[in-house]
Amino acid sequence: MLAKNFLWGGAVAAHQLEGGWKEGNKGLSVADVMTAGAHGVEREITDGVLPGKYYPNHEAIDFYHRYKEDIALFAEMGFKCFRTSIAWTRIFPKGDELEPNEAGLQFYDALFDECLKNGIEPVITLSHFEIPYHLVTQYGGFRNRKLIDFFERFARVCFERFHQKVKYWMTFNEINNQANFNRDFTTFTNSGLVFNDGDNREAIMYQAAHYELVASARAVKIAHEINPALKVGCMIQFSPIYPATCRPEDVLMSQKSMQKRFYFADVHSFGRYPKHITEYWTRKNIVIDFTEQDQADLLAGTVDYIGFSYYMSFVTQYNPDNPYFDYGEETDFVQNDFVPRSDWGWQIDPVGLRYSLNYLTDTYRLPLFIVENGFGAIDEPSDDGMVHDDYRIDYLKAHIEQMKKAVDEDGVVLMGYTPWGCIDLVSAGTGEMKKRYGFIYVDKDNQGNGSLARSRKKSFYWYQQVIQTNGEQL
Ligand code: P53
Repeated sequence: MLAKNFLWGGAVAAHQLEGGWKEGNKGLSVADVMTAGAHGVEREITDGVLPGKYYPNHEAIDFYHRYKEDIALFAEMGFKCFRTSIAWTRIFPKGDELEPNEAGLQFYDALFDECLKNGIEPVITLSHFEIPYHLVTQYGGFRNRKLIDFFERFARVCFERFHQKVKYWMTFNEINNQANFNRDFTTFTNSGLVFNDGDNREAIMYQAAHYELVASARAVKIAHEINPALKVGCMIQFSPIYPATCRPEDVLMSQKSMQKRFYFADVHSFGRYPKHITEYWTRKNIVIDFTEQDQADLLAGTVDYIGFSYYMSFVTQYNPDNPYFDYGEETDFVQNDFVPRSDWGWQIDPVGLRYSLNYLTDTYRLPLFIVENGFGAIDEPSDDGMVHDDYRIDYLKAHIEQMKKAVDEDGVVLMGYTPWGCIDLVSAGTGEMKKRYGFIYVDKDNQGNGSLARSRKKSFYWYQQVIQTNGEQL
């Protein structure tokens, strides 16, 4: 049985739903300079905001003006918590100011008050693909050590202002996406990196991630100093990487890939890098700016829990041309014929969620929080006006079943479950509206047309009942 205070809810991120990209003195973020793509078509990262291009995050679903209506719908579903992020550029429009922007702080005061009034606890990510664009153009993003101080200032302001309203925090969303450093999207959204010819992308990624890990640790320490009751977690994109066969080399390849993809969580929770990473740096001649103070900071700011997203699993296999078993997402992933895939090619693997919960518990011995899980799909309203999204219900039901087994049979300590995109919003990966996750339908299409009206999908009533019965009735 799940605990009585289990945090059922939903998750979103500021840039994917708020819109209001210039309201309240908000500055440009990395999300504001990305156009829309599609499955197999990468979003374009433009040099600033260019005329004639469509930027889906500028308006998103206009939550900035409609949040009261939306929170009322979340309350109707019975949400105990609501995960969103604080857009860094509302608080520090350029990122390097000394004083925060009061209008931005007021927006989040009002938003959190509205949640609390409805019995919903805010769960807040500090940096969810929303780095101020000014920090990219003027400082090179997180390749610059100065970003640690800018983030620290932002984090301190947020904790000081909101610590009585927000107890649960996370520092960097899916910090480990950039393990796939050859994809511009991941390094840009995680770290604000734009590469020049001749750059060693991998080395720069490790450096940026290091600065983020230090910044995260400093934030954790500050949060605890401001209010010892605050719980600050990391946020890892957890997709286990299975071996293609029981061939020992495949099993080793799987293990080595998991190390590369998840070492971030080791640093967050132990305050130290695993040896396999530092050995790897040596072999690759990667020299990291890593001070004694950094090491002290990492140890002083270990996280209270592991927040993670779970959508899918991957499979890898040994390649004889890769004698060091180095992980490469483009080269070494193979198809899993045991599981189906979504329209966007994401493997649907509920048992993998139970595996992940066990893996994370065994490795980190910390409470876990599933802060994203969900099914991006094309929804078509029926003649009765409603979206009958049984496919989404099936996906979530199967994952919740596995989650309950992990708690009941495996003894995993789990704080909560917040399905992704509880209201339809702009896809991070593709910038589309049509890749929908919500319990609530939003009338808007990929081109930006639509009334923005909200309506309840079939899954809305289903999830309401799940929460009402604390997961007993699926
Ligand atoms: P979208 C890739 C793989 C797994 C999770 O993703 C990912 C990504 C990035 O595309 O991102 C997380 O919108 C992220 C959210 C995002 C959500 O998963 O590409 O934390 O911001 O929207 C779903 O379908």
